[in-house]
Amino acid sequence: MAVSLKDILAGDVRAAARLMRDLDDEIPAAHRILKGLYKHTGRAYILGITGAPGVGKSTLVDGLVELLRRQGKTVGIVAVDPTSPFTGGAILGDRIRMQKHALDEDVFIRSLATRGHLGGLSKSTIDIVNVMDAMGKDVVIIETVGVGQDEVEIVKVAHTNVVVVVPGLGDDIQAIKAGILEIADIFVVNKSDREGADKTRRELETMVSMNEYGEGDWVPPVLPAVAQNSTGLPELLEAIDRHRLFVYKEENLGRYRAGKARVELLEILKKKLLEKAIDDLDRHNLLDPLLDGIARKLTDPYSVVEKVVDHSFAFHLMEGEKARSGKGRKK
Ligand SMILES: Nc1nc2c(ncn2[C@@H]2O[C@H](COP(=O)(O)OP(=O)(O)OP(=O)(O)O)[C@@H](O)[C@H]2O)c(=O)[nH]1
Ligand SMILES: [Mg+2]
Repeated sequence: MAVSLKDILAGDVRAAARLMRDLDDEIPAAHRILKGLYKHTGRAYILGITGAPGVGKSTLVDGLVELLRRQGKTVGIVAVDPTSPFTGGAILGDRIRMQKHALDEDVFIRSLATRGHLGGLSKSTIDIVNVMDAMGKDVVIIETVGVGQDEVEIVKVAHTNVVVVVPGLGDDIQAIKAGILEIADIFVVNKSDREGADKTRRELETMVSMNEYGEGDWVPPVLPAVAQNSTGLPELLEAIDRHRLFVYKEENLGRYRAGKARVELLEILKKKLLEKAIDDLDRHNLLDPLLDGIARKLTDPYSVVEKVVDHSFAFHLMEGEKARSGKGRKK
């Protein structure tokens, strides 16, 4: 039986799981449900947890979920796993670590593998966050490694972004500066049971203080934590709550909503345009000849893409192909 919008809005876990599978399989009916549920989104608090592989994001999420559940909050978790050769067991690991919540109907966990999501990882994440939001989850947590530009963009749908680091960053601080600093609302130095935690904390604080803040701006706090035994997690939750009040201020809420709308539009557009282009080329049997042409240096990918993004690309390319192959039949 098809999934109904009503079931999703009622928070039906099985219906939601089914919808997410159907979305993966690109079933048109599932896509229609997404359209219908969008106007019911906007109630969930969206929390991004970003950090390099192995810094303890899942452990931290697990601890936060425990605290949130005690407050009676329902939670959705989207774990965007790197699935790199280095962390190949990550998804399984997440499952095991979060197992204590596995039987809790009010904690909905969905893992997304980076692999096999050509250009669509962000869109899939957005889809799932929106489904969980429409289901009525109070908090939706996005766990991501945030190394690629894709992931850095996606976290802009979150109200609050927590960037997790571990002691002994050294040069990594430079790397953080580049992309992640802009998105960090709160820094957590996890594994603070390890040596060098204070130093890392000071380095981050210095980095933060080098930014210019106006009156009323949010200044990201740097908090220590030992996720493994939940040390520092209540304080983290308090900081998240303070940031929530900041984001929900009238003068800030509009900016957040516009930013989220922008990311949603652009990410969905990216995926759809790519699909459409590939589809059209394929349908006109142009993909293989074009790839062949590029491979043999008869043309270059830049010129091909220029033609493809041209609205009438299919027509132009077809005509060109026909002329070249001397099969210029009239229609
Ligand atoms: N010493 C110490 N180890 C920790 C702490 N928090 C997590 N760990 C350990 O760090 C390892 C990685 O933790 P995860 O929670 O899987 O890290 P992650 O960032 O989710 O990893 P990926 O999802 O693979 O990127 C595990 O062995 C944890 O037990 C901590 O506060 N201190
Ligand atoms: Mg993890």
